Amino acid sequence: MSIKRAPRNVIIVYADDLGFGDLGCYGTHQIETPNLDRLCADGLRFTDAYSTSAVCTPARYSILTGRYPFRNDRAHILPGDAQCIIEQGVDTLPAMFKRAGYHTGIVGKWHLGLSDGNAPIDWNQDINLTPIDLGFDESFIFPATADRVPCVYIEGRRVVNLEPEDPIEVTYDEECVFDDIPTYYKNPELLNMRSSHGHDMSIIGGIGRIGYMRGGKKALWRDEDLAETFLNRVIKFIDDTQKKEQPFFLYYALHQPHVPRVPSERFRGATELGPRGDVIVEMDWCVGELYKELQRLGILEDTMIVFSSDNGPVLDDGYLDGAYELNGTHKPTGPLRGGKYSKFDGGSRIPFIVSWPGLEHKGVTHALISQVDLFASFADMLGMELPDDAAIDSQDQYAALVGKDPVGRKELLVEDVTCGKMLRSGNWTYLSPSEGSPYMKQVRIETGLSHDPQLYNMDYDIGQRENVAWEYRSVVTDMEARIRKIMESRKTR
Ligand code: NG6
Ligand code: CA
Repeated sequence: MSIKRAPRNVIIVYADDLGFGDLGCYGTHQIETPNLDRLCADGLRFTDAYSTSAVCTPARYSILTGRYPFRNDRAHILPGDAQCIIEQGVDTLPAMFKRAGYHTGIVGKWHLGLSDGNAPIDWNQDINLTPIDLGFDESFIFPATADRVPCVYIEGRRVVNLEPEDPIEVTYDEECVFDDIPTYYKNPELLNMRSSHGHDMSIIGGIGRIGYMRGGKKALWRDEDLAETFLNRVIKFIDDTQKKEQPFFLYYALHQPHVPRVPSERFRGATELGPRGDVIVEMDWCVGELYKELQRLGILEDTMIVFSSDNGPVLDDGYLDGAYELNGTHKPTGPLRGGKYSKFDGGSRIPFIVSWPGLEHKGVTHALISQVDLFASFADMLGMELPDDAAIDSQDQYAALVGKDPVGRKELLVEDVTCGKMLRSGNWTYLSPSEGSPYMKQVRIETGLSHDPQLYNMDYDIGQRENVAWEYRSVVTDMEARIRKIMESRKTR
């Protein structure tokens, strides 16, 4: 067991669809993010950190299980009524913290499915599998995404504010429309925000959603209140835990800047970029409030904050909210190519900040790190031994996390939305050949999908413009073999 100077508390703040170029400390001048910039100034800013996927569910699966998404056939973008995809018996990051004596909590977006799947979810009863069965002592979440029904909070096993006389029903079946609920095509007069593609089923709060929902009127969230509701829960969790004098682990999964982007009234018009810019400013404010609370309680010195995003950015992800038109010269992916969904770096190379006043090394680090590594790294920090079958893809990169090791991983694997593979190894990125269109027209993003192998040297070609696969055939062969090797290391469970 290694004993090292470590923070007492750990908070992972996980943004949704925030790009490599979306923060002041990552180079934008168009959106002011003073609170995240201060986190950076107090900590380490990673330039070469990746999530494991260019979309949400698989990335979240990895952060919480320490496993690559290819190990789980169900790790794809989930509907709001999906069963939980974290396999029974698989160790989780919060469970590991819990074994180490921590009080553990989740607040915010879940999107890993709920219930054991033996029967469809009855939203009016206790849900039999939720984050509290997976290592979280406390859980206050919404089930999937802000654009998917049901648009309700769940605390522990229960929908919050549900009235028994107004039960909730949910379906994602196109055929099975409840005929008495407002829907996109039937009731366009109720819409505050039009969709550009999809999001044409139930209308809730003036917004077309994915999926149909009936009932639960009092339990519905107000989109404008999401940020503050989650923030208040975060503060409550921390305050309550302080009273118990227990160290805590908190997973604060922000809903911004994912669609639909509805800032609270006070952030409306905060930027000239429209709602997308405004919700990033709102998100930054949330982080600032969290920071202030830690300061007020006198525990900032004892608390490590890891801030990151689940996948890269997208401007038009299905709503006509002006994000594309008002974007101006802002570059959500910074210098990177592609974006959300993509096999190019814009899909999975994300902001990653480790902030803790106790860090010996601060500033910028180019260490290569994957979010899947948080599990083994924190286990090491806590001196916890992991069972052999736990967190099998997670590497102990604690030294890189705290800035002592400037190199980090040798290689890491990433998936695009089609589960095609990208291997980053040293300065190379290798995009394995795969089926599919090179361009997703609706979201206007280059996917990086191609029948040809692609190899880019990130040293001088961070924008992945010059495919050198034909010049470096042996590197391609080697990297393809490495991908196979990683995937063949599949373990049971
Ligand atoms: C897509 C949605 C998109 C977003 C995404 C999931 C449509 C047309 N598009 O299918 O709006 O919800 O799924 O995003 O429905 S993620 O960040 O949770 O992966
Ligand atoms: Ca996401």
